[in-house]
Amino acid sequence: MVDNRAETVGPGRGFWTVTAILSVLSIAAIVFWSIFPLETYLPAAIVTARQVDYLFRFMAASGSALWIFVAGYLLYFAIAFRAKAGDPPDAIGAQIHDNHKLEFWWTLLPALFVVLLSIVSVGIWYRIMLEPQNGLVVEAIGHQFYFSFRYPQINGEVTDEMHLPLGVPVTLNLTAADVIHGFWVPAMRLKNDTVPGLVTTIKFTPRLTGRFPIICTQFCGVLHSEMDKQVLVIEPKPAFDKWYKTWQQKNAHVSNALPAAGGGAVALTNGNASAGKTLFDQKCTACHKVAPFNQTLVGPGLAGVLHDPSHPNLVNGQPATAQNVAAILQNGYTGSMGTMPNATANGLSAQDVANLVAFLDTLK
Ligand code: HEC
Ligand SMILES: [Cu+2]
Repeated sequence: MVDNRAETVGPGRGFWTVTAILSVLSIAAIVFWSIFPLETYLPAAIVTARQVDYLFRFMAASGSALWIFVAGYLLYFAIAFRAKAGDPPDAIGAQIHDNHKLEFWWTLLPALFVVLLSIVSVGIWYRIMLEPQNGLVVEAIGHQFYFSFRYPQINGEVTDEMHLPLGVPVTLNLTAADVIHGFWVPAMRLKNDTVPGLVTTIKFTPRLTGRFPIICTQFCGVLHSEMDKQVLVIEPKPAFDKWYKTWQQKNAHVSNALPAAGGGAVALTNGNASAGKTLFDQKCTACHKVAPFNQTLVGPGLAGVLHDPSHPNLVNGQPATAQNVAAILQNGYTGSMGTMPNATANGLSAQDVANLVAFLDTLK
């Protein structure tokens, strides 16, 4: 019988050479991540962004160094201990058990590293949490499929861009109107989910002027990909104040009171059905067919919404009257099928609502 086991076990001849090469490569990787100009590619728009970058550098450097050693040794051992030309076909490698020294170190070192990583992470988290409490309070609300923003002295919601003044601490409260969205501004390095019924807070101080994309990070519905269209504008205080005034005037007539269930007061008497049809083709046909209620697209079919004996109540449980349809167009409604956007989201004036109701009234 042939003894087909290797006689001796040791690191092998090239081991220390390979170790030296991998050490040099690891140090090169650490130097690379220490000096890599991150901010050239992604500006650090708020004060704490650089802290997060520091954590990123730390993790990228230690991850690269570790990977170089693991992958390097793997490759080296695969070559050094490969089957030799004269080995029998059933040759197996040396069987090693219970190397206590090795096991001790490969348990202790990774454990210490993970502890170090959590100390660094918690330290940076703590600094982010220490941002001033008493700043400008702004709310961002996730909707399908946009973010709206509320400011202390602006009525209603700002729906295009989010503006913030340079150098002023901000407390940003986040929530959602329909489903879970994610509020992420890569240039801020901060990201939070926006959850219906829950308010979460992030605090920060803008340190750079510019326009920075806002991205939704939760797959929140069919038009999720449209949610990267809005931007955060950081501008000097005077420019911000000017923008603030414009929105104060623009929204002066908007009421902050919540609409009463089932009844926005819209003057419906002067609706124009043919103007309503044009609007309907532009703004509603993506989600509604002119067809019976049960022929759904995204929302239900709307033919006979006001005149269908088999569909006496609207989706919100209210009787199918012109006033109640107008209230749905005005206030929106989220039910089992999804979300019917409100008049702000659909870009509808009170007159548009009246025209649409007049048009829906003609469908029998
Ligand atoms: C993004 C898709 C979407 C758009 C755009 C949209 N709707 Fe809707 N609509 C819905 C959904 C979804 C519902 C049902 C909500 C539920 O009950 O879950 C609905 C419900 C309705 C209802 C209530 C129907 C009923 O039988 O109770 C009316 C009326 C209505 N929409 C009219 C309109 C009009 C008019 C427009 C155009 C200005 C419009 N919708 C645009 C999605 C949309
Ligand atoms: Cu979203």
